[in-house]
Amino acid sequence: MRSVTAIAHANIALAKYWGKADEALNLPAVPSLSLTLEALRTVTTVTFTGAARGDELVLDGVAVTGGRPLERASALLDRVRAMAGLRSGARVESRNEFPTASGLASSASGFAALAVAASAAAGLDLTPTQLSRLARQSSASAARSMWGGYVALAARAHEAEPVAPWEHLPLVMLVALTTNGPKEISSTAGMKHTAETSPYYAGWLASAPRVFEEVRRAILEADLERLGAAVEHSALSMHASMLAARPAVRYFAPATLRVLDRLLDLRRAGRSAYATMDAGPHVKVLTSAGDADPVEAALRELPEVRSILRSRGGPAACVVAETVR
Ligand code: 2P0
Repeated sequence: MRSVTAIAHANIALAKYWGKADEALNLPAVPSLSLTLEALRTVTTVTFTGAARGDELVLDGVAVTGGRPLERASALLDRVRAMAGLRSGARVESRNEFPTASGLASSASGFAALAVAASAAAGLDLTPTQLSRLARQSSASAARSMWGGYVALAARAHEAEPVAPWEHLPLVMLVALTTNGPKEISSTAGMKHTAETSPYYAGWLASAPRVFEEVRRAILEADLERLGAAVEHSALSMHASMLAARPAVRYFAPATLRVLDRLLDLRRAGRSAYATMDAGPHVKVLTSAGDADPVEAALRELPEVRSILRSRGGPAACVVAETVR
């Protein structure tokens, strides 16, 4: 019986993925580019038990006995079993080492860690590219967590690829956890509904590749101001396409807009501070090492900001422990 523990870090998209080119294969409709974050990590242990019965999942210490999380984990394990010629059930124990009630998406680091741990536990020796493909089938953003630093996932791509190490443009990310907004719908459901009902979805598909290219160039040229402007444009364009869905997919809360207002004030005062928002009300702020302290202090003054996590770029997903019994 082989037991493997892997660690993967969450990533925040700077050029956003929203919409699928192929639902069955889970291929993204637009290119995306992210930064893997050191402060947000998932630790996952997989053991193939040898028994023919089903899979067991323990998430943050709580046994998950059914529903979507178990189905999605089992679907990844099924792909690993098929590749390795295994029939055994698996026990999966996964822990998010960031505030779990924070509403931060954990599927990227979760499926990346599961792909690495499960394939190694099954005795497979996969390359990062093969692992990225395996994780992407579960969650497209998880493909990007296979690498550290800046990582791209092209439109219709089966796997992500590294763009540059974090050290190339060592920005600081401040994750501002805000008071909650309307009840959130899953990204998968939200993007499907946007594609089906939003008249602006076509505009999003047409413009996202250009914005992705702007983001990529700004990173390669290590230009934080240009990057910040492109990152905000990507996030707001994505949210605009959702807001035009019927009914609207709205992840913004009043707190989200309060943070955006504060960032405008900070920029007028000469600070580097740019926002990006995902499928929730929280705001991730890009800033420089030099401006991180004053920007964090200004955000902490807002009553709507519950807490702030500060992060630098994080490393690739990897195996950290292996035992054979
Ligand atoms: C991203 N998000 O690029 C975008 C921005 C949320 C907003 O990728 O359906 O969990 O499992 O492929 O990867 C979240 O969606 O979606 C996401 P599926 P996923 O980070």
